[in-house]
Amino acid sequence: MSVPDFDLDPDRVTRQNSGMEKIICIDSHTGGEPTRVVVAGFPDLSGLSLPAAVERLRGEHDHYRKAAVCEPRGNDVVVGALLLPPVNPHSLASVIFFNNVGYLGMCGHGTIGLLATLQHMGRVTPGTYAIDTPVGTVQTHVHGHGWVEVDNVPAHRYAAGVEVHVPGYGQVVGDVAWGGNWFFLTDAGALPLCRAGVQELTTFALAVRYALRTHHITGSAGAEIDHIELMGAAQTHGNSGRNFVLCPGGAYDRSPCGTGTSAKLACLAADGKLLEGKRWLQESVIGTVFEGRYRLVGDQLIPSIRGQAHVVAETILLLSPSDPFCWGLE
Ligand code: PYC
Repeated sequence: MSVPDFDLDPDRVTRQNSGMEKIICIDSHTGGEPTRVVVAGFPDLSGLSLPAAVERLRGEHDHYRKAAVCEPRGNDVVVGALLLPPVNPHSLASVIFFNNVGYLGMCGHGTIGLLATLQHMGRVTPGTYAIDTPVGTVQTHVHGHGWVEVDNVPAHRYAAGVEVHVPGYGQVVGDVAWGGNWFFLTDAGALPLCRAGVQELTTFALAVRYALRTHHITGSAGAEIDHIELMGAAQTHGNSGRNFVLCPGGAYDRSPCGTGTSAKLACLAADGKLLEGKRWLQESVIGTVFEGRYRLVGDQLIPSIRGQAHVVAETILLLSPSDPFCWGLE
């Protein structure tokens, strides 16, 4: 059976359904974690800075976020990536990341997915490209076959050895760090860092996040710590460590989490446990791996995260006014 050409032309697909809005997406996964790049169909945000564009989306158009990533078209795991024109003159594009509960600062697996998607679309070839995000511009290096390295925004450890009482678990000690999002990093202890342990890991991580909130433990300027990273030993010989990352909405990251690995690199550097330029192979809870390292530029630590994405679908989302769940089920 021959498959018809798919040219992402929404008019061609639904000529008879002119009452419907359409959102054009390309889906990929990076180390198992999905990214849905929105190529067209969101409201016009031109002329706004990226932080202002996020506020406009949040305040006036949040239903587009829900329509694109929440059920019934998506699920709690999907990270959306709204592709926009560049803000800075030397950048290729801008991106705003979002998920089932809101908007992200940066997203490492999502940036790898975005560049693999742009290559799939014929918009990039192997080379170096700057991408603007709401928390800063990142440099990306496209290597081909979905392999992408991201020089992230500067990362830092904000607080070390923070103690918090977590009901049912007792005193938990960890670090607060920025890797493009806010993280609390602590040891997984005896919890099994594998797929079979996901329920237990999630329950613990949710309890930690709740306790941080209750005790007003935050990132800088009172920022909510919305990602919890549980660390343990690597399970494959030659790798450096394994993590479980709870994302803001309660889903866990199937990838080793680019911003989480960046936060980890900042903590390792602060503890003198990883030297500049040395490789850190970070396993996810499902066993996928990102290669991380960092360099120092003045007093800033710039993490680099390398991983591979696979494009899995070209999708036109249809928004029918007669669908009771047209704008998603949060
Ligand atoms: O890779 O940075 C990341 C990320 C954040 C949330 C999910 N993935």
